[in-house]
Amino acid sequence: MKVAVVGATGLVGTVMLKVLEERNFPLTELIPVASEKSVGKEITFKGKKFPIVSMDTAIGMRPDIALFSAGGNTSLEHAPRFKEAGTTVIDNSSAWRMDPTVKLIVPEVNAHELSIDNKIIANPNCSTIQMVVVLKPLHDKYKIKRVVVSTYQSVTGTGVKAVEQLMNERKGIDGPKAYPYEIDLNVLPHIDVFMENGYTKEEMKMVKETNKIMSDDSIKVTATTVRIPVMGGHSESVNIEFENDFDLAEVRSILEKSPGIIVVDDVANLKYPMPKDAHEKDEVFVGRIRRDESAPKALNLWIVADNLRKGAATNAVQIAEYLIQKELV
Ligand code: 2RA
Repeated sequence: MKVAVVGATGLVGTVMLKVLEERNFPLTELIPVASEKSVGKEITFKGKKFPIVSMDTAIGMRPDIALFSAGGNTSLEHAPRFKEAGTTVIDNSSAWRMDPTVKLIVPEVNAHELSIDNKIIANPNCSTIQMVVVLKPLHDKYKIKRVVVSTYQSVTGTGVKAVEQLMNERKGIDGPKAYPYEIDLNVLPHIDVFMENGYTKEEMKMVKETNKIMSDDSIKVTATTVRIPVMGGHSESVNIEFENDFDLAEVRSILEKSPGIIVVDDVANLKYPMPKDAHEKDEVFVGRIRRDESAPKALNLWIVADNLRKGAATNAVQIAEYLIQKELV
């Protein structure tokens, strides 16, 4: 399997390479792709050095799969070119997610939708991925009416510049700014741009992507997405209202048995999910499982995951693994 990683030197691209290595992905040739300024440099993968090549060179090498994490514009321009060359593209940008002809995939939820005809596949937004992994088994059992989610998102979701801003502020030194305000000792209720309806683009991604991935527009979703000064991953406070009532022990049992989920819920011993524990893990961690006592058939959860791994790189690699397993590529 010839695999290209487009954006190989970026934050997510670097994690994609790490995940491919850790999961011993069955690749026969690796094609790292980055901007012209990086062409010629080398990356090390499984102890071997691979030269970074240009987009055109990579397309000419006709990879079987191209994992993209290089921004929406790059993906809009070049994903179709890889497709033309016979490559299956799995794109981490938002460029294709709401395109009705493109599948938006979280393997634990809707990998079954994939077919050999899908040559551009969209990886959902990180904050959406970790939420729908948990919503899916509960929706199947109790049918979800409404979801209210507040997120607490790591600066790694913004990128290297944001991590540098946080670290510089912590050291009391000036430097490049990724945010309009200080992020250390602060929180910003503002991720991406504000829309006409007063929501941010990040919040509307969670709303729209959830309905598409779950294939159910009847699920009402509202979101408030917040940036906080942490590194290890995104946390989410999720309130779910169901059509049908539930038993709390059964909810816990369902989650414990569901793929990709680890339940960490023992408050008597102060056990609950935290970004520090989720960092560099591939699972979605769920805790603080409790009935919402203010409303019938409603549940509160706390969901944490590493946004660079399950929220981006690992989910993309898992899609690629599924394609190979089902001989769809
Ligand atoms: C963020 N989910 O956290 C967005 C994009 N990675 O900034």
